[in-house]
Amino acid sequence: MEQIEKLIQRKALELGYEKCGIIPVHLLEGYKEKLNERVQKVAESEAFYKGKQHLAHFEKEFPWAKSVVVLTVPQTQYKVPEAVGGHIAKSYLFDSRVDEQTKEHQHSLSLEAYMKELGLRVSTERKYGIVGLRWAAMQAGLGIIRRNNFFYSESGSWVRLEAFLTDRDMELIEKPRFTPCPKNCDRCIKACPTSSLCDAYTMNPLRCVSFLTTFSGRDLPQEPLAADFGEWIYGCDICQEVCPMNHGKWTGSEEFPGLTELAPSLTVETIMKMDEEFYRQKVQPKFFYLTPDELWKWQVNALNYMNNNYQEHFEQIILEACGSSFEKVREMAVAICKSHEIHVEKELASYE
Ligand code: B12
Ligand code: SF4
Ligand code: SF4
Repeated sequence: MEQIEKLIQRKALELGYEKCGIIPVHLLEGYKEKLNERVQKVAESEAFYKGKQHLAHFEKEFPWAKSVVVLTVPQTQYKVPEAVGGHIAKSYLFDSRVDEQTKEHQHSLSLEAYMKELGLRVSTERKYGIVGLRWAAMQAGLGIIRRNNFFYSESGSWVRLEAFLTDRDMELIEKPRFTPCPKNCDRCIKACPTSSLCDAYTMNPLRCVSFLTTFSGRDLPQEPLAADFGEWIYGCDICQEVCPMNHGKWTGSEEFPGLTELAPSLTVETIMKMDEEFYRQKVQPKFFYLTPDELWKWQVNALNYMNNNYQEHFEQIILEACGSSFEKVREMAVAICKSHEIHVEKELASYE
C-alpha cells in the first residue's frame, strides 16, 4: 500500500497541480515571526496585519490540525489578452478561487473530496488561504521566497498557492534546489512605483498599488500615490515583471475560459460606459475584491489611468464623467479637468 502522503501528491499531480508538499503544522511557527517582524519594520501596517493574524494562529479555529497540504497552481500557460495586459494583474485575470467554471477550481474540490475519502478531516479557505501560504510552500521545499516577497517555483512567481489543513501527522518535503537572488540585485525594489516594496522581504501593504486599486481605494481622488500607478487599473505586477528569475517563464498558449470575450469590456473606455447590470453579472463575480456596489471604484481607477496617461481622446469621456451619478467618479473627473485644463464649466454647473 502506497504511503498516504504519496497518494495525495499523486492525485494532486494527476489533477494538474504543478507541485504538492505536506508539512507538519509546527513548521509554520516561522510565519508568526515574519508577520511580527513586518509589523515592527512597517509600523503603519499594524492595523492591516491585525486582520491577518488568523493565518498565524489557525490553531484557535482548527485545534485538530496536524499537517498542511500545500500546492502550487501554475498560470503561465494562459494567454494575456492585449486589451488588459499591463493594466489588470495576471493573478486576477486567471483567478480560479471562486470561479466554479474553471478546471482549477474543480480540481481543488476533487482533491478535497479525495482526501476525505482517504479518511482525513480537512479544511481550506479558497479565497484568502487558511495559513501563510508563501511560508508553507517554502517549508515544503516547493520553491523559494525571493526579495520581492514572492514565492517562486519552476514557473517563476506566476503560481497561485493553495493549502488544506488535515488532522493526520504527515510529511512530504522536497529538497529545495533553487538558486538565490543574484547578490546585488534590487530591481524589484527600485521598480516598485509607490515604494511599497521598500527593502528586501519587506513591503508596506498600504502603499501597494494592488491594495489601493482593490480593497482600499475608497478615496483615490485624494490619494497622493494615485499619480504613481502608471498604467495599472486593478492590481500590479511590476515587482514580478522586472525580476530576471521570471524571464521566459510565461508561455501563454492556452485560452482562459471566458477571458477573450470579457477583455474588450475591461478597457478604460468601456469601463467608463459599463452599466451596473453588466458589472454585477459579468465582472464582479470574477474580480470579487470589489463588491457588487463598487463599479464606481473601477471607474475611478480607469479615470486615474486617463489622468496618468492623458490622451486627447479621453477628454469627452472625462467630461461625461463629471456628470456621473457616482460622487467619487465626479470628484475624480473634475480634478482631472482642472489638472489638464479641460473646460468643465457646463458639466460642473450641472451638479454644483
Ligand atoms: C494579505 C495579502 C495581500 C496584501 C498584503 C501583501 C503582503 N505581502 O503582505 C495585498 C492586498 C497588498 C496583496 C497584494 C498582492 N497579492 Co496577496 N496575499 C495576501 C495573503 C492573504 C497574506 C500575505 C501575508 O502572509 N502577508 C504577511 C507578510 C509578512 O508576508 P509576505 O509579505 O508575503 O512576506 C513573506 C516573505 O517576505 C517571507 N520572509 C520574510 N523575511 C524573509 C527572509 C528570508 C531570507 C526569506 C527566505 C523569506 C522571508 O516571510 C513572509 C511570510 O511568508 C496571501 C495569501 C495567504 N493566505 O498567504 C496572498 C498572496 C501572498 N498574494 C498573492 C498575490 C498574487 C498578490 C498580488 C501579486 C496580486 C496582484 N497581482 O496585484 C499582490 C502583490 C503584492 C506583493 N508585492 O506582495 C499570492 C502570491 C503568490 C506567490 N507566488 O507568491 C498569495 C500567496 C495568494 C495566493 N493564493 O497565491 N496581498
Ligand atoms: S505589486 Fe506593485 S505596488 Fe505592490 S509591491 Fe509590487 S511593484 Fe510595488
Ligand atoms: S528582482 Fe532581483 S532581488 Fe528582486 S526578487 Fe528578482 S532576483 Fe530577487
